[in-house]
Amino acid sequence: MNQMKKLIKNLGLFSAALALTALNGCKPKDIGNAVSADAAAKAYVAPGKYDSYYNFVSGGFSGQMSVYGLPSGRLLRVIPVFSVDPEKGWGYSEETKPMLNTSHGMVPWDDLHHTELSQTNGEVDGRWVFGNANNTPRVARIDLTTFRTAEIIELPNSAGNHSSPFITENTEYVVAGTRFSVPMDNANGDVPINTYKQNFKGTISFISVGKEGDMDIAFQIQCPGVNFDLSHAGKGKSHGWFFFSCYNTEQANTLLEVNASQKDKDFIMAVNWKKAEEYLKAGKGKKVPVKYAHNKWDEKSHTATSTIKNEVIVLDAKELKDICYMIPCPKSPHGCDVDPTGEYIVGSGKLAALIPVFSFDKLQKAIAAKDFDGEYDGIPVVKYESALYGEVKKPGLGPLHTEFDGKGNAYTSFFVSSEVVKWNIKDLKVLDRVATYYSVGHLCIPGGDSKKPFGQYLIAYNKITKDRYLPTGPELSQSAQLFDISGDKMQLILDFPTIGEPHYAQAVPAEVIKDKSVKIFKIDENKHPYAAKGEGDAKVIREGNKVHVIMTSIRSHFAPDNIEGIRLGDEVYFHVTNLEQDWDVPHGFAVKGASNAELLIMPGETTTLKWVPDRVGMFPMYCTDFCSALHQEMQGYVRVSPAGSNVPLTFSLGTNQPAASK
Ligand code: RUQ
Ligand code: CUA
Repeated sequence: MNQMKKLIKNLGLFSAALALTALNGCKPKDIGNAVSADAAAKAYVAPGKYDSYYNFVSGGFSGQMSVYGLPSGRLLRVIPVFSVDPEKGWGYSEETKPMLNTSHGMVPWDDLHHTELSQTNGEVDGRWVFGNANNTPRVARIDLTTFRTAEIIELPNSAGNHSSPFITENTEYVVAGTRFSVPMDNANGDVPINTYKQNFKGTISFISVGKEGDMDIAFQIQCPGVNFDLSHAGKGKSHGWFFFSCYNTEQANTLLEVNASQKDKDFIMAVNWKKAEEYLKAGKGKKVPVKYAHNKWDEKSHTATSTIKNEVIVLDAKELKDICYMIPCPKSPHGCDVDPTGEYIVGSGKLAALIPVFSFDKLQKAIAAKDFDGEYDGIPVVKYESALYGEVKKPGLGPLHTEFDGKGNAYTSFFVSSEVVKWNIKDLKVLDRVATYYSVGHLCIPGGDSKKPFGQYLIAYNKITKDRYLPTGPELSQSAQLFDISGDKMQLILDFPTIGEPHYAQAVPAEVIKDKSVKIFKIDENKHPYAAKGEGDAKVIREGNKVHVIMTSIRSHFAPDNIEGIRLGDEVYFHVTNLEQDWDVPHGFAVKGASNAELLIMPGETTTLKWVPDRVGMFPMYCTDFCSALHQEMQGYVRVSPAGSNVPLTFSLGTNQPAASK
């Protein structure tokens, strides 16, 4: 580990020096400041002006997704996905809790690695963005009219859902590969860990996406026990195929750092999913008992439901020989990227010093001619040379990910040598290189993994920030760096901090999304069972020890704002409907001592806070969002009496409670 760090450090310096000579030999020594004078103008978006791109960035270990404007780097929104979020009440309100349900129960914090925008005809269409949960394997769909998570589906037979959620060119499928191979869910998992080779399987999941976006696990393919790392769909001529990088083809179960780095080549697994569909139709899939949660948000009732499902269809890649093929790829491949034409498949070996580029045409010929080098655990291995288009020689150290500009160029990130390298796809010649600060992971070009990239900007997402920002204690914000790539040479124009750890990101021209944005929820379409569509609907009802407070908020009061007759031992549900029908006027709700949360309620929406008072007394409640000049007046009281008290249940607004109710 220490050695690795030293190596990275040394290589970082080496590459900075290298980039300096290659790019601007006569610029000042401190390459960190080697930003030319026009950079500020290029990233400048004047106050009151919109950015030209939306950038959807994964939050890594934060479990969320963040939205930035480009080129300014302004943070526009953090979308809660797999982790609870107090800013939005995600996972705290009764309505959102089911979204975080899994077969293991509620999981309040997960790890979101990749974002993927929906596509139509291979072009980014701005309907949804998908994200993956690594730890407890799930895929989420975020609706880009509301910028909210609309659906989350759990993946059985998986662990560490990393090569996910990549999509096919018409969003037919979102695809997810397991990072950890594990015994299948319906097999006995209580086996010695060192029986990896016999008992552990690698599963990839094909999640179908309906017209309205609804996800369903169409089928899974059971593959050899390896680590699937990343994937990308074929497109154009290679539509119908999917490519997964895999490492640990050594099938090690301990000290992978060493034991999974033995072989000179691991694999990219090519999956013919059209063929898999045929087998599925022909009934070749096995129905396997499993348990997974499928959670959906309903925009009319403003409520999520979680359903536990019990079955999945599995195709066996060993039996159905012509679904999967292994292509040797040096050395512990990570990124697996397909160029806009669909012909070139780029593998990035984390420990390799070259970039292999495979040809889809050659792969097809090799498969047809059975030009194989034997089998790997029952899967045919295509000869390296037979699938290889060529190698980018000496590009840098530790290639990770590649994006495309749509002008025939590829851009690859190099973690170890901390740089981005631009190369030509046809002749595989390196054209330019630029240092990143530091240890770049993923890259993003708007539309950069689609058929139609917008090759104006490139963003590098860096793992280490070190000296780039003011110190903030032991942890520094991770960082994105924006490059102008419209010319021959890449030009650094902006650093901006990111939430969590940015892994993959996608970006899309603002026009594709901005006019579809929802401004309010129509109050007369509100189907929440406890909605109050006007103050006249406000009431408080007791059902045994459950008390439902059906209340409204509007600038600048709650109805009701005085409640008496709550008793110790009651469970109180505040169902707050925000009556506003105006953009950007949420109201908040908080009650003293609520051990759960607060609420933030959008115009036209109903949201519920469960409160179990723990003592007798007077409990103020108030609006937590500065909504109007009289926001501080937006408050009320709840009186809690002892258990068994005969204080009648009353509620009011604008009138003092009659003395008799004391
Ligand atoms: S990964 S930094 Cu989790 Cu996408 Cu390559
Ligand atoms: Cu409503 Cu402040």
